[in-house]
Amino acid sequence: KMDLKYFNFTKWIFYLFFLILISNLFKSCLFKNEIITSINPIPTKRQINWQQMEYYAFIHFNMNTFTNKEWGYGDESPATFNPSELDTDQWARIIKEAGMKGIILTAKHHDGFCLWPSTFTEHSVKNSPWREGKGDLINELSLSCKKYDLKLGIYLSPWDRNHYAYGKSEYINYFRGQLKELLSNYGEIFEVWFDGANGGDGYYGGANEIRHVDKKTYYDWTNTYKIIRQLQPNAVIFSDAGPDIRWVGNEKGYANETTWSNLYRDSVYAGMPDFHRFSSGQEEGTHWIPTETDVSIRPGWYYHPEQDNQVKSLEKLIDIYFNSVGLNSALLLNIPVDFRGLIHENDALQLKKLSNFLKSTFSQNLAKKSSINVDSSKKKYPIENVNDDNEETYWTTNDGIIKATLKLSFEKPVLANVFKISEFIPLGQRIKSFRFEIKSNQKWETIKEGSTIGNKRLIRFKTCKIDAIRFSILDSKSSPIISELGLYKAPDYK
Ligand code: FUL
Ligand code: CA
Repeated sequence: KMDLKYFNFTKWIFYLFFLILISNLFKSCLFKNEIITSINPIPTKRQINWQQMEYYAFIHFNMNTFTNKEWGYGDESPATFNPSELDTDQWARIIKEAGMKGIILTAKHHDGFCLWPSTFTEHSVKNSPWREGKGDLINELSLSCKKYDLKLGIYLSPWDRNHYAYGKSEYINYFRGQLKELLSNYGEIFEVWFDGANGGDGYYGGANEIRHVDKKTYYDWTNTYKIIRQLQPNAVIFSDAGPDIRWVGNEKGYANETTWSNLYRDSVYAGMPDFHRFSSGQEEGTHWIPTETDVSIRPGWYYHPEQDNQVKSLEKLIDIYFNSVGLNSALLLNIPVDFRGLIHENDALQLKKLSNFLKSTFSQNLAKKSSINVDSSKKKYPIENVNDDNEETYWTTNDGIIKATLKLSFEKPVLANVFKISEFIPLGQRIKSFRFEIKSNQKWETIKEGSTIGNKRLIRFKTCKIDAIRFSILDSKSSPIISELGLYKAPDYK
């Protein structure tokens, strides 16, 4: 009797095992055509989160605001730092209303003055008259950012024209000590910003001399980055060359027409002289390092009263927006806070105008009124996915197909002047070349022939009545993957 029981039991185990095997085989046959392989390199989670921010503020406010300079020498007296009406809530409110997602503040610029009471130096707010030496600007800003639901980032200049040990190995400990303070005491930091300008003349604790460093090796960046990963694992690190985000290559606000997020990272380093050669990225690059476009709303990074009437026009700001966010980059727009410690009225006004323009442009997606079709779709990735307001869903072609034409037809013609299209970047940047055509008054016209798309491509054109649109993907590294597209009517602004 016992033997028989034992026999039945093993028999059932065997049946069960067999059933699982068969069902797995069946499943893999059935869903084989639904699997998409990513094209390396691909972004990390922190890079994806950062890319979704798109538009955020830089604030240059520090000792230079009071000396009316762009680069301080490092011998400035802390007594000079004395804003009369400093109010970080005012900054955060204006920046939030501008539609921006965060703020990066110059915690320490090249002159070495610290906006927080660092325990490693006397050259900080603690020896200034501001808040009787009890102030901590990083803390105040972090509270305002929380209040207005903005992310906080830190600019910490590697170059320090005040510190006596700059250029010697001892300085690296100082620099890292400050980095640890900033990353430990002020909550979540979304970005750490390292400038490429490094070395030259300075005060250096009274030495008043020229000091050069080997930009590639001096900071031992590998180990400096480890501190950031440990203390703020979600923060992206910016420098000319990454590791997470790279410089766009100019300070004018314009990304490159061709912008690959891919880069051969080991061929570049922060502050390298011929950096501009890499500003388009590299199609076959081995690392994912997208660009960030930094530009100031005024000629200077710092506030200068004589530039009060040189705040960029709405037209210029719109052009910058379309040429940064719309060219697979992010826009880091600098607002120089003035010596009262406030965003100047003129800058606030221009920010508001830009946000009104953007809100009005992107409030209604006219592509919703069209019917869309395409010549190839992979099973489970239908074309409807490009027009469902969901960045996570996407359309793609059948395996091996790298060309496709998306056609949008309108029953009644619509008036529009902006087209938007996005690749699903978590699976890698793929598209190499495209053509965008419009049918208006029964006539087809090519509006744009372009190269890369990436996170977002925005195309502007003269307002016209649209019957149909053809977006042709002419070349791609593999099956193209599109997450969303849109058609909009921007208001007249000239
Ligand atoms: C440059 C710096 O030297 C400027 O002063 C400014 O901070 C700008 C954002 O980066 O390299
Ligand atoms: Ca979608």
